[in-house]
Amino acid sequence: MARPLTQSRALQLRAESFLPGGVDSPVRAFRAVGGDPPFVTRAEGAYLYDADGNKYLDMFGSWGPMILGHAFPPAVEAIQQAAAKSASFGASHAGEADLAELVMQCFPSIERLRFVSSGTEACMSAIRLARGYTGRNFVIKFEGCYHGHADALLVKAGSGVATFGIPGSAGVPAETAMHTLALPYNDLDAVRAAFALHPGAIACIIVEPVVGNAGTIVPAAGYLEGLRTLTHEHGALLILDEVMTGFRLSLGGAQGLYGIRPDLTTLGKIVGGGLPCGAFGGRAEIMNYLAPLGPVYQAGTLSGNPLAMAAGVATLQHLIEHETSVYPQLDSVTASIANGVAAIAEEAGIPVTTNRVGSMFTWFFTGAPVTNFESAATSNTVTFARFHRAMLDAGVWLPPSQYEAAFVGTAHGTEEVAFLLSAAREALANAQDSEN
Ligand code: KE4
Repeated sequence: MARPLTQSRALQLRAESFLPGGVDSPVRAFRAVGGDPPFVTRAEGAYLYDADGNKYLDMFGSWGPMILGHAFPPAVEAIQQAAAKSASFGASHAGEADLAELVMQCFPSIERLRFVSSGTEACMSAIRLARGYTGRNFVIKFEGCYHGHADALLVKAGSGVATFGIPGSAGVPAETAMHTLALPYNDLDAVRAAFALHPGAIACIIVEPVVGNAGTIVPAAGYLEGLRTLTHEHGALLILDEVMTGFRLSLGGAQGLYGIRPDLTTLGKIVGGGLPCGAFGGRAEIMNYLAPLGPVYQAGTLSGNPLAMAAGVATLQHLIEHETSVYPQLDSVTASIANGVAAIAEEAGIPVTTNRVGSMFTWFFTGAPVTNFESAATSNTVTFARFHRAMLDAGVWLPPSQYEAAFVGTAHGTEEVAFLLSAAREALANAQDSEN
């Protein structure tokens, strides 16, 4: 049982006098699950350590980047060596091509790429590039998919399927939102309807090939192929947002797993080994529309940052060198965790639907299959919150929202599986008791 979060509480109160909600990103505030978030002091391997001396098994891995565990020694050394030569040059350096070469080795669809400092920047830039290249303004995204917080992507479905989007956040002008069509995921008819309603006007489709931001949702058979066919037919670009799935589901991300060749790909998280880094890339003919070669402007002070490049190179080199062992191991350990808890929930009479691809997964507290955001929303978020808090108290830190994916890294082994299943057995027994 975790020690009381006395120090974390004091740190939360201090943080709130500087940062809205005490956080630099909303999900960290634990509003979806309640209670105070522990304040982390350090992390190593599969574990986080908080200000009150508690140790937690980390099941969200900084939201994806830490696939090789925290403080992965080759990455730490690479960052330390790079830092000694200055944290930033603002000028070209060989490290950019070093990382780009490894990314392109993993993603054959990427013929040219550009580094940025976040997944948001990668997706925002890819959208602008698609609009500049096609000369079209409309964008298709899908309910439940998140592509960062650029205005054009903080949009939710309008009154009817395929009609104009409406702002998904305060501060997003209706004029901006109207050019984004938010459609249901796993529904090709909705995409056909959108192209029929806006002939010659849709620049691109951007999609999480495996959704992680509604919890994990798997593409239906033929869905991604259908998006590829429809974008080809209508002269629109297909952008696969692999910020979460890139290097996670396979070395070549979801496109490597499902055999889809997009026009553009966005990357983040793992590509920077945990440092601020994103990237977008694809067909050279499209990428060469970017300044200084072409008319689409895009820039960034810290783009290609030498420390992020060094951390990314250390991370990708390890994944490439150990590909044949890493991905089967991640799949096996994650299956043991995901399926083990699902079986315990079933024994406890608690309806849980488990969606998993490789080392990303979600336990939805619903008895319904989860194939899109609407079905994900049938989950009992109260039971999830109770489960989350019980697991945290037992030393297992799950992502603090029903609508987030959990991640396993190479530092998770049989000991971590046993520890987590033991904690889940107790947590679900209690969750069930309090429901009766
Ligand atoms: P960032 O700007 O947060 O680096 O990336 C945005 C982004 C883009 N595309 C996908 C598929 C993503 O998952 C993300 C960011 N993921 C969230 C987790 N669901 C980041 C966590 C947070 O917002 O604090």
